[in-house]
Amino acid sequence: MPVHNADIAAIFEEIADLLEIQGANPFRVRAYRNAARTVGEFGRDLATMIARGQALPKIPGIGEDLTRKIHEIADTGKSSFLERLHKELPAAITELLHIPGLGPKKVKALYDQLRVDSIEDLRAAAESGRIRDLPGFGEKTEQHILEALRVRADGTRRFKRPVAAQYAEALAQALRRVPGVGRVEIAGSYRRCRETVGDIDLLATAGDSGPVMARFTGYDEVAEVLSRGETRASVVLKCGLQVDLRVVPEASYGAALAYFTGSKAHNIVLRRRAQARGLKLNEYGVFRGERALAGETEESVYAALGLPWIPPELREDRGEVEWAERGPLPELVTRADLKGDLHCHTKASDGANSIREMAEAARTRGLTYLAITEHSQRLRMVHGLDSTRLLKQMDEIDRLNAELTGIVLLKGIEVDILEDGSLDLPDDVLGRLDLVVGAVHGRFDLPPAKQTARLLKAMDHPHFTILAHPTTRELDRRPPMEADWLRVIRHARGRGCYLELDSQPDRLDLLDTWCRVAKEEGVLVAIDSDAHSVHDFDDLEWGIGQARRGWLTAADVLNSRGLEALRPLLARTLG
Ligand code: DGT
Ligand code: CA
Ligand code: CA
Repeated sequence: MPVHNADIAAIFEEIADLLEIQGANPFRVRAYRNAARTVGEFGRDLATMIARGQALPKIPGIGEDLTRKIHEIADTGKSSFLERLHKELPAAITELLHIPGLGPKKVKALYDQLRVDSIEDLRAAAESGRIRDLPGFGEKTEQHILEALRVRADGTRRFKRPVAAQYAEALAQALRRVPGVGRVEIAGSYRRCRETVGDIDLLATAGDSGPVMARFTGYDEVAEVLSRGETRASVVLKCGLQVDLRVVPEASYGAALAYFTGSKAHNIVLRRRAQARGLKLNEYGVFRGERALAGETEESVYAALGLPWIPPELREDRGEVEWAERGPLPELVTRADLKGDLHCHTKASDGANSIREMAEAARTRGLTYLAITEHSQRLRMVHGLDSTRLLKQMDEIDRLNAELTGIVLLKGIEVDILEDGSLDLPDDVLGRLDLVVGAVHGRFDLPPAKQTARLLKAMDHPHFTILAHPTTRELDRRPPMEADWLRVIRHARGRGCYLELDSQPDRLDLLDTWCRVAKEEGVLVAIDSDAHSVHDFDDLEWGIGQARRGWLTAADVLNSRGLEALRPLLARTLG
């Protein structure tokens, strides 16, 4: 793992925090804080210079002692001084520092005055109202602490799917190379394409589990081995992600895969079904008495229960078993079904690439049309377009379309939906676009009735086409806006509008459950990248996962249509 300036800065910052909690000399604390800032903002990578044997330049505020520490961190990734400080204080102090809103001063006050040195103590102190009386705290701070503890309990320890993917896929690949290993599959919530995963569940087949177990627990990203048995082991990777491995014989592969893919609720429905038929279902197979009826493939397991194979994304006990019993399950949308993308940004607003670069990247990824949808004028921070700039961009798109082959650019805008539901650009300009993508970027906190009215009014606009990232939630940052979403979806249907599923891993908005409602209500969903650079088109994969969890088929997706079929759908005849 390469050490970056930011890593060194983080260590200095933590040293400063811990010294401050210990009540060290304020000048000493300040020296570490300043060093953290200086190193963090330093233009060249110090660890790289050290690795190349170059002398470190003279950096103001970094004397001999700090230089030695930088060398140590660059060489080992760690600081023995920080480790010593850790030993001198309760281990949970660092954890407390990671609670949003708790800096060293507050942690010190809590520690000194209330003897708080664990998350449990903190929760107890906040719940019993003892924190508000500390000088500098107050009732609001106490509420914030409780809220942060709630978020922590149900969110922050989960990993976003794309982050987990990097670690899990590499580890699975390493295990596949172990001699004697048959199959290696990532099961659990990861396979069900949940937007976040609590841990990774790996399944492998091997006659002899020894070599694969050894490779797993000895993998160089492993920080800690939690348990190790003959056929199961759990580790924590350096990034904090837990990984469970189960090794099973080939004959049980399908049953084990089904079991460890879950969800727990889906498994329970299956198990009851087996029992009702006088069968036993477990991770080894389907049995009648001692006799195994199925187990080697998932298909055989489902078939033994009188069911077709159910795609992992549907296995949430949301009626999938009953549905499968009655008839075929929906044929879920795939990445290959997407013919175009209806939401992206370029350099003109907050994107990184030119229109041409975006068009060519989209074409490389098999897309046949791409809508350019910059932010509108109100969003000054991201250089939102006013009418003049938008009209100029439309001319540029005409010129590019005359040159480009294999992809067609559509003229659009991601227009801001203002607080009263009106749109951030004049009607006559919006009317000249191929599509108008509307989005909320502020006032997420309106009362639900007002929020709903705002969205309905936006869709009443004759030129409105797609409601972008409808609930505006961002994982770990912002909960979904409160509104009457069923009413919003029905209104979209009535007005001939569409809803977007934004594929950015932090958004994945529309959420799966609302995708399914949109489908049932007959509202098409646009699966868009919201790309801000040429690489972001790859995010469509995450959007597809969410769409599949929402039971969407190609027919339910607006941009599964080719351009000829799409055009009449974009042309609003209502008004
Ligand atoms: P996660 O890790 O929180 O994102 O969610 P999962 O679904 O990956 O859950 P996990 O890792 O606890 O367990 C993996 C699968 O193993 C789970 O989806 C179903 C199965 N499983 C685990 N514990 C039980 C259980 O107590 N009963 C049943 N029926 N299945 C279980
Ligand atoms: Ca899991
Ligand atoms: Ca697990």
